[in-house]
Parts: sequence; structure tokens; C-alpha cells
Amino acid sequence: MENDKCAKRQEAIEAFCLKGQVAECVRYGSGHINDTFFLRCTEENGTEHKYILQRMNHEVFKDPVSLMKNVEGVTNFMREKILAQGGDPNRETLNLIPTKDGNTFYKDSMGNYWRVYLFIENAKCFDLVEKPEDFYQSGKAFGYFQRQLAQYPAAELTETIPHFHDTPSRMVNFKKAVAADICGRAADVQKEIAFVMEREPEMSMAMDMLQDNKLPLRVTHNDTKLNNIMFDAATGEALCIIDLDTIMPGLSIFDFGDSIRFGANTGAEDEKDLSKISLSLDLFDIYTKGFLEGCQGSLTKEEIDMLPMGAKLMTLECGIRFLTDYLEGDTYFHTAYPEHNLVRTRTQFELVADMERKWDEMKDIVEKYRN
Ligand code: ADP
Ligand code: GN1
Ligand code: MG
Repeated sequence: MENDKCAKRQEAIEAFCLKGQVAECVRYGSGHINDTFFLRCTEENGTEHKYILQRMNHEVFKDPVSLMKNVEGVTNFMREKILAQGGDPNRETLNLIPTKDGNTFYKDSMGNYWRVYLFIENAKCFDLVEKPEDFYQSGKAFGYFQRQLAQYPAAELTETIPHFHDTPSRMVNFKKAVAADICGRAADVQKEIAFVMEREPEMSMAMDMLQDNKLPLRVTHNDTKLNNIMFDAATGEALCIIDLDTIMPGLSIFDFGDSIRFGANTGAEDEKDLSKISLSLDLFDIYTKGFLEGCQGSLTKEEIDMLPMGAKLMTLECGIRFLTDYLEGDTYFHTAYPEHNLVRTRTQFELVADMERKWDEMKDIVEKYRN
């Protein structure tokens, strides 16, 4: 669906150094935050050039200028690493296309921020795991990515969304939304509110351990869902980690947990039939194996101990965020219909409940791969 925030799309397109004339510009992907377009340009001799055009969501990312400095820094850093390993940096990391005046982004006349990336060709994203091997690959890639980011100068990073995975802070916002109830929706979601309140005591576990120096602060991706990684269509291997907007200091268990939340669910994030939602222990197993291999022994004993809790916390937190947004009138996540955030909330809570049932098995799997 088109929205006013993208009204200056054409003006934005003209600001970038694109090759050829625009032949196609259509909405693309299933991200919940930015407005993403696939852009195809053709030269007179018929050569095609493909790009991703994005309007950055500056209501979510309040400081897009610093965000773009993060993206520029991280992609340059990744480019060096990829070149050193003989890889192809045009496909294995995001590549920013500059504007005609040499910037990494363009601010249009309505105040919206745009950027352009090279389109990664012959690659695909998944919204659901199709083959367990893909999920293993993504675990390995996210684990390895996190290990590489360990060498990134954290002081150069701006925290693009403060308290992003600070679950107790999300809980404060949730309680405010329940109390304000600006849309009059709270009465109908009492069951979901109770589900959250029952779990409040364990929500601060990770942040408390960070505070007590029991878990180390690392540079993490923070949004490791399956559709934020691209796979090579020819080899099936994980190719490129995308959506770098939330790279900032965080906990390793956030990256592990968010992948499990999305990818080890037997149903979609917005599945209406809750009987289809469960934690696949097979997928949990294969991702854990991949992630720990990718981290190459860099995690501490406490971090490994906390992996199941990371999965539960990220799922619970995400459900709380969807429910908060539902109560506040759906202003944060893109929604396709009025109950969309509530449907998403319910899948997350169903998954949390299933993790609680399978807790001992989850812990056993982590033990199996502890390295
Ligand atoms: P959001 O923050 O809204 O999730 P993303 O940066 O994840 O935005 O982009 C949304 C989708 O667009 C991705 O899931 C992926 O399918 C596609 N995409 C993003 N960047 C590229 C790229 N450089 N090449 C090909 N596809 C891309
Ligand atoms: C958003 O941007 P996207 O669609 O990859 C959100 C994540 C949530 C996710 C839920 C910046 O991710 O935190 O876990 O939706 N990103 C932001 O699907 O809030
Ligand atoms: Mg995304």
C-alpha cells in the first residue's frame, strides 16, 4: 500500500547516482519497519541495473544521520573482511549507492530519509524455514557475523534505538499503554495482558546479569530474523546479512534468541491458527549447532547457559511490543489489517508457552553443542 511518506519517491530516486533510466519501481519484501522498493534501471544498450530503494523509518530511528554512519562503518568493515577472505563484497555485504552530492542518504523536501543499496541478485530471503539446512546455515552465519563484529570499534557506533532489547524497559512502556488504553482495546485483551504480567519476575534476568557483569556487552545485530539474511540461490548457502539498522551494543543471546523466535516457530509470525504454532525442537537443535559453530568458541559459559532464556525473552518481548503497538493504535509496526498486531502477539505468546513446556529439552540441546 502506498503512503504519503513515500510521496517524494521520484525526487529521491533522482538524487542518487543510478546507472540508466528507471524502468520499474515496486514495493518489495516483508519488513515491518522501512518502506522498501525494488528498483530496476536500464541503459540504452539494454544493460540492466537493480537496486533496493528504502525510505528509512525516522519515527522508529530518530537519528537517521547517525544510523547511516553506523551502516557505512559496518559495511566498510565487512567489505575489508570479505576481500581478505577472497569473497565478493558486492554480494556478501550491503553496498550503499551514493547520492549525486556524495552522501550516503538523501533527505527529501518532505523531510523523509532515503538510501539505495545494490540489489543482491540470485539470492533469496525466507519468511519461513523451508529446509532445516537453511536454518543451520543462518545460525552459522549469524554466529560468525557476531564474532566478526567483536572486532568492530564499539565506541564508533551510535545506539540507534536505546533500550532496544531491554525487556524491563519494554515492560514499562507496555504498562503505560495498558493504563492509557487510548484505543479502548485493553478490555478485549485481558488474557494476553495477564500472560505478560505472570511472567514479569523473569523478564529482568538478562539485564540483571549484564548489570552484574555476568554477561558481556558485545556488538550485536539485534534483529536476526530469517528474512534479514539472504541465501545464494545457486549454492543454498547463507550469503549476506542485511537490515543493519539495529547493530549496536547488545547481548549475544539477543541474536540467538531472535532467530529462534522467528525461524524455529512451526508457523508464521502472523499465523491466525494457533494450533500451527509451536517450537520445533529439530529447528532449535540445528540452529544452536550452527550458531555455536559460527561463534567459534567465543561465548562464555554463562552466555551459553542463557541461550534458552534468550529465545524465551526475545519471543516474550516481541509479543509485548506487538501488544503495546496494538494498544497504542498500530503506529510502530507496518500492519495489513486492524487485528494484525494482536494476531502477532498471540503467536508469540503461544510460542513462549510451548518453550516453557519444552524447557528441559531446549537445555539438553544446548548442552549437546556446548564447545
Ligand atoms: P525492514 O527494516 O523493513 O525489515 P529490510 O532492510 O530488512 O527492511 O528490507 C526488507 C526486505 O527487502 C528484506 O527482507 C529483503 O527481502 C529485501 N532486501 C533488502 N535489502 C536488499 C538487497 N540489498 N538486495 C536484495 N533484497 C534486499
Ligand atoms: C522488526 O525491521 P524488521 O521487519 O526486520 C523490528 C524487530 C522485530 C520484528 C518482528 C527496528 O524487524 O525488532 O523483532 O520486526 N525491527 C525494529 O518481526 O523494531
Ligand atoms: Mg528486515
